[in-house]
Amino acid sequence: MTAQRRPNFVFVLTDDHAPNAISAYGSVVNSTPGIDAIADAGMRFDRALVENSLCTPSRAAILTGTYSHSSAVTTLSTHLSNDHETFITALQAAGYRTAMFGKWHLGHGEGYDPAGFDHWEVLPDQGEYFDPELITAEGRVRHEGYVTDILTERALSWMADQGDEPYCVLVWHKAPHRPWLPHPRHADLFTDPIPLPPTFDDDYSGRGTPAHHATMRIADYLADVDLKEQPPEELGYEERAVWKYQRYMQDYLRCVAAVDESVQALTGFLADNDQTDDTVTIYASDQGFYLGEHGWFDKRFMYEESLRMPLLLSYPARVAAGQASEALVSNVDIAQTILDFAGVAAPSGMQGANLVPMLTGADPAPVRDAHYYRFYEHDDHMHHVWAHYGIRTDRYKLIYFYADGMGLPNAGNVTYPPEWELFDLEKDPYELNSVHLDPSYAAIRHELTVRLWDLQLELGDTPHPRQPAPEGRTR
Ligand SMILES: [Ca+2]
Repeated sequence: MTAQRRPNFVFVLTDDHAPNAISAYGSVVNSTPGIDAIADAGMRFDRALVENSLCTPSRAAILTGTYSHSSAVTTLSTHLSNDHETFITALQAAGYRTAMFGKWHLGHGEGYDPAGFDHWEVLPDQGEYFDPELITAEGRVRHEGYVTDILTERALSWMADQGDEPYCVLVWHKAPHRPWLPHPRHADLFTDPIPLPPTFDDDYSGRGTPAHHATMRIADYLADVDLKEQPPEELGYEERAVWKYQRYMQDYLRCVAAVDESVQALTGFLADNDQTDDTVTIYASDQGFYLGEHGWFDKRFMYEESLRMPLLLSYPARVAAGQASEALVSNVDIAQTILDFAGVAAPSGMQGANLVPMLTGADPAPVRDAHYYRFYEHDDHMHHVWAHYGIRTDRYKLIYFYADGMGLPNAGNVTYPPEWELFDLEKDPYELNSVHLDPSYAAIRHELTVRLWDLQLELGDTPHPRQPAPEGRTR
């Protein structure tokens, strides 16, 4: 397998698409043949983790290859300044044709419009599912139809104009983001009962205050705009919870069905134009999502369902088909990986790992022993998740809820006492029982606390002032 030319990049990113709703990841509720085909033709990353489980910061991490503290894009209202180098600006400088279609959510206007793109058409903030307006360099244009279809058609039209020059196109869908409005052609899908996840009735008894404090429980906090109809009045509390879950999942999965059709259309174009072998095709989402696990919807927490993102990549010229990896990889790795495939040097400030040696089999060694996570948007008025940071290793997860908004935009400033959680993922894969106070984990707890401290400093972040330095370390 030898590359004949510089590859194209077709990068589909969706919004809040959990691996559990992709059949390549073992979904028991839906089928995604278009997305699965990317895994069949290349690599499926089973432990791709985000460094901040929120739309805007994750997008910044993907583009810049840096953590939130470096990009300064920490919350939904901190935007990506054009001063930052991204894999797009680097590709464009190296002669690539570049385009962006879809959800940007990184700011608009002078200094914040998408930079490094020859062509861009982006949704204002979250955008609309139907008849969406797209912002372009020339102004705003409203398109009639369904957003997932429109973005696909706009991208295909641009791809068809590129001829033989290498290009990079980002198709960053709005779907399947809340409030989950599907196309009417999918209205009849998923009418059979959808199985409940095993932790649907979680009462958070094995965890600290933050899980109890969050307002993401499907039973209590899904709004009328999410449900679109009222549950039958005769239902009791638990039956209503199941009814709401069903209603939520139906629309969520119907939105995913249109996304999968988009992926099929894009990969179909590549096949029809003999571009498949020389194209790096990527499918990912900006983070995972709770599909009823722990009784929740939404994301934010460092728990597995929102920490994990789907990440699938094919490049037949250089990456063998049918691979799966359990290596700890991150959304900050995507930028350097793309640039290495393009033969373009990564800007020096990028902080991720280059996954190309792992993908090509040149060096299958793990790229990191621990993944660093930090969520800043403390106790916002809709979800009430506390700010926290932590590390995930192959077996363990240590989380420090420092519980302070630090005056950041869009982050609440009510301060609570800090709390720790520690999970043994081998014994407790669903993270139901924190063992932070269990004496038999004292040595592990110390080792992880030191590793977190060191990793945070290695990456240029600062431990929260409330956290005492671990034994053997000083501030
Ligand atoms: Ca998102």
